[in-house]
Amino acid sequence: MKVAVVGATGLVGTEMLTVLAARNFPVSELIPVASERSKGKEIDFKGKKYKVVTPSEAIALKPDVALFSAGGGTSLEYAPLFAAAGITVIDNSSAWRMDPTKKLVVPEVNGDVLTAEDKIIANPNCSTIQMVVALKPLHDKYKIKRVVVSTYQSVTGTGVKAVEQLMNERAGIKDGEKAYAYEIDLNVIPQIDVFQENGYTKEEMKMILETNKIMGDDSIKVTATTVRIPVMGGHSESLNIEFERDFDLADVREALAAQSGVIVVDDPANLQYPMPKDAHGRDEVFVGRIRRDDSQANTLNMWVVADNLRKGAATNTIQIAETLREKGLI
Ligand code: A2P
Ligand code: 11C
Repeated sequence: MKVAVVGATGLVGTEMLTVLAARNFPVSELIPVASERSKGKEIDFKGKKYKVVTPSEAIALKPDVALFSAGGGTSLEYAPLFAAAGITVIDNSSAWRMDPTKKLVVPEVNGDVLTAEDKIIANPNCSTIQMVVALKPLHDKYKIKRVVVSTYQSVTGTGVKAVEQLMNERAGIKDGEKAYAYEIDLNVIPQIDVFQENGYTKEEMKMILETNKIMGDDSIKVTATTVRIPVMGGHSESLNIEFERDFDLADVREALAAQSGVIVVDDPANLQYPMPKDAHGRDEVFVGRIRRDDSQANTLNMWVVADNLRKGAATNTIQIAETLREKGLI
């Protein structure tokens, strides 16, 4: 397959190249795409060098599929042009996610919704992806009424500038890059993305709205508090889930362990629980601290960790491409 990666010089784009190689996606030709600034720059992929081209040049090269992670503006402008040229786009930005004519896909949860009509497919927000993978088997078994989620998110979710800010602060460099309004090292910032009129941030609203769309069930109530912490390697989430039906904890663990893409790490006696350091570079979603919330009937607490650049972005995008291939749609 001829594969274009739009945003190939960025954090997620670079991870996409790693995941394409690691999962042995059949790439016959790679087309790395970035802005005019990076045109001509060489990108290594599986021992070969490829020259970066602009989005317009990439369309002329007619890839079979284009994986976009170059920001919402680039997606809004170019995804329709790629699609009009017959190129299937899988887009990691938030540009198309809530468009009712576009599918929002996490293959383990709703891969079955994909059809030949889908030419622009949206990849969800990272913190939403890891949550729905863990919620899916429990919703099927016990029907979720309400989820209260609090997140502890890696600086890699913001991009290269934020990683530099954290590292500079740690090295005592005061006048370096600033991705946040405040210091992030030795701090916690209870704001991810911009505030909305209702007092929630855009990241919090993504977790609410995207969850309903992916799960195909608007009856699931979700409320979220999203927080940036001075960590790299992955996002962590504390989930409090109220079900319609009661559950047995052993059955919950079994259902999670049987879910494709989930690894249960839950052995408090041996201090075993998921942590971003261990999730870094992994494609799976890790679940632990599974316990009953005794303050309310039919309610469960658990802790969910995943590498936000992998399952939260690059891996999920490539899994969508793999699903399209399996269905013969690309
Ligand atoms: P470039 O490196 O040329 O700026 P990150 O999210 O890590 O900051 O990366 C953003 C990615 O999106 C980069 O690869 C960047 O390329 C790319 N990008 C930004 N603007 C455009 C554009 N107008 N057209 C194509 N790619 C773009
Ligand atoms: C973060 N979740 O951690 C964001 C990054 O909508 O794809 C991903 C933004 C998005 O800051």
